[in-house]
Amino acid sequence: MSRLELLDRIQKKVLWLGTYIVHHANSLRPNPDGVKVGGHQASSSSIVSLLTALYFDALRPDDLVAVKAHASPAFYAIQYLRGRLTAEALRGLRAFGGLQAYPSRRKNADVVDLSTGSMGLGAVQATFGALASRYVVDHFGGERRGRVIVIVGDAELDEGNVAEALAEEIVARLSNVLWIVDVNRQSLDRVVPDGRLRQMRAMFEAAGWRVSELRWGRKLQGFFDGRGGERLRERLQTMTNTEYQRLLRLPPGAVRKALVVTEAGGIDRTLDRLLSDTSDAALAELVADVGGHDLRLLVEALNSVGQVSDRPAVIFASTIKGWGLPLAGDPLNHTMLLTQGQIDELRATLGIEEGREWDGFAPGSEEADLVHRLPPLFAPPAPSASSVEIPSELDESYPAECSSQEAFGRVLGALSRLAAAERIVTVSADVAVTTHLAGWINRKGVYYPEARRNPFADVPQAVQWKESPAGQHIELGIAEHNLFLLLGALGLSRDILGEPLLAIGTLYDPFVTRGLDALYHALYSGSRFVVAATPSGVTLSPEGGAHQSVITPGIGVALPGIVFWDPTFGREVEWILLDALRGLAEGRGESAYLRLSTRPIDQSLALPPSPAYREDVLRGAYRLVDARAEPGWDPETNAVNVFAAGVTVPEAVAAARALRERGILASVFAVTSPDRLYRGLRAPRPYLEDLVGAEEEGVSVVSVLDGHSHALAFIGAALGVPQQALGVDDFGQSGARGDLYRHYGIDAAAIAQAAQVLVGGV
Ligand SMILES: Cc1ncc(C[n+]2csc(CCOP(=O)(O)OP(=O)(O)O)c2C)c(N)n1
Ligand SMILES: [Mg+2]
Repeated sequence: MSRLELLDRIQKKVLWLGTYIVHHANSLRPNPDGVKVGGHQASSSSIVSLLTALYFDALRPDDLVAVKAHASPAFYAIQYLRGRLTAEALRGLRAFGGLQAYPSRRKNADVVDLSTGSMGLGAVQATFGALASRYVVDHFGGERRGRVIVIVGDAELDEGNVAEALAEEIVARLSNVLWIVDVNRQSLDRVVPDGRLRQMRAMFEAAGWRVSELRWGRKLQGFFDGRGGERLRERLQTMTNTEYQRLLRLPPGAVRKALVVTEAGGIDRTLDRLLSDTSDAALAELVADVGGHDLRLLVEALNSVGQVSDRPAVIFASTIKGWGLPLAGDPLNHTMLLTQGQIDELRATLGIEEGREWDGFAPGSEEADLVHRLPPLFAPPAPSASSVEIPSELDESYPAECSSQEAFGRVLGALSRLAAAERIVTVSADVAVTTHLAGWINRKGVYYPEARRNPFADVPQAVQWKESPAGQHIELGIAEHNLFLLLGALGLSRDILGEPLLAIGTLYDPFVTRGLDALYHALYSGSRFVVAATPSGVTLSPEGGAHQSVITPGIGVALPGIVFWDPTFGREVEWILLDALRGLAEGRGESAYLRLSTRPIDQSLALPPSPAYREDVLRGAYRLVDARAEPGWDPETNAVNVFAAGVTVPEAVAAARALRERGILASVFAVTSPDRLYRGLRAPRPYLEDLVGAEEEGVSVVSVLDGHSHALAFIGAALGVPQQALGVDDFGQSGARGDLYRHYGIDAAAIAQAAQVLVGGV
């Protein structure tokens, strides 16, 4: 049997299993809820040929693949046929603890190289993965890595973050990237608008990619090349997407008429004559002969692209959604499932014996033999032995008045003098200097795959923009999706490439929401990184309105996979950042989100550095002002506990002073991480209970932060005491800091007032 005949037999098996897995999950497996389980038979079949060509011919051991999310059943079928999943695993599609609906590295890391799901995000993070691997080779040597192959749906390209990534200059330098677009002309509930393919091609071309297309199969191309065949090509290529989809749905006998009847109702005689020798059945088959199901074309294309190239490549492969299934081409087939009758028919057509539905390739068969001879699929190397030593503190001092943002810059500056700094890579979306990375960049340079001349080299500049493959900062354009997806890719370097990278991204805190779903995807994909979001809150006073981040503390607390920090003092920033970096280096723990500020903070308010202080900072809170020892302190009459985060800590300290004058004795707790404190409530003995002494039972709580009040509103309930939760629960606005703190009720006076209300002495 020829290789192509063999691949054809294999793709039929993939089509069968991919379809049957979904059928089993929906109709055969016990279903206690009676709710449709789902799974995408049409989207899977659309790339059955492509996946077959890839996984049974073109893939090399160091190629990484991001598979179109809705084709996961076909992908799992292939993993089974390649011996990487059991039939039992296939029967667990979408079941608890089983194979995920969409390829998930976090949940099914044995078979999934790169997570996909939310349209556009997985594809772009995978593409930035190629940048990460280039970066690793440029910094730590070793072989050029394999290709990153990204399969996307045609409608997936509607997601704006794809365009944002294509626009990024550095992406056009990634020669080891291959995208394959599954052009089935269908989206979810709609047919892709005409002209979209042309726009998309133009977009990739404009971005500097090598663009090719597999539009028609060889059979149809042969027909076009025959005498007069051009006429049919013209007819097929000028028809609308809906008209073509309709053609696929017509019974064979009606296809000819649909082709030759003109818009005016006449007959295109030339075309009619051209088709006269072709039977109805052959004609129906002919018009459906698209390039994305032609195995030879696919194999040739996949093997030729990405060999020797200086830029990324994209193949637009025309396919049929529902290929080989009775729902082929139906514009509503995205969520359709085959009936039992249709499954029985498909089984017969594909030559699957009843009772042998889950069989793989028979031992000794040519298929099994082929699989045996194929090179292995990608397996991540063990993390490199070179250990990265991150100290737990630095020999750094902070000015008497220092903002947490400035402290961040200083910590990086101090780190840059250590050997471990070689593993650090910083990323910013056009705000590197304004987020205090200038010192770091001056010392470490900017990364670009080729060295570029610094046009300002002979002109005095506060920041030296030296671009070279040795640089350690990557500056992106203003697209926070790109920022988080690149961080996501860099932060997977240890797990995927075996080389730890300590990735730190900076952006303005108000724009965390701008990239939030990318951040969510990056975290879900299993990546670990640090985000320094600065400045933040209404403390960013003159900037006003939507330039002030109000809801980010709530987001920080809610996001899984990342610890949210809101530190006050320079030393705290240092300890938190170092601890986070150590976690990244060791491949443990979670990502870190440091919400920082430009408000100068009097560092003399801080406790003297000590191991206990550091430990408490990392646990999420500590007692800064202890009122318990003050004469006359009485939990029942005059005591109050103030919990303050970040920039509001000095306000709380001032409030405590003012309250003392009025006979109210306030302890102040600085909350370095509302997130840690909140999550700690689930511990057998919550840290909060250690923090607040038994003698303080019943003492009311005032909480305050420069952000929505609910981020600390749990404390009173957790302690079983009344609470006044202060914070910013509205949009920001312009003004001086004092005006805004007063207006939103987060200044010392508001804290004191809240305390007084609780103690009962209004
Ligand atoms: C961000 C996001 N929005 C919406 C969806 C819901 N959705 C799932 S598939 C789909 C259409 C996908 O069309 P296409 O990319 O062409 O894939 P295919 O036709 O191969 O199924 C949509 C809108 C999603 N998964 N992600
Ligand atoms: Mg589509």
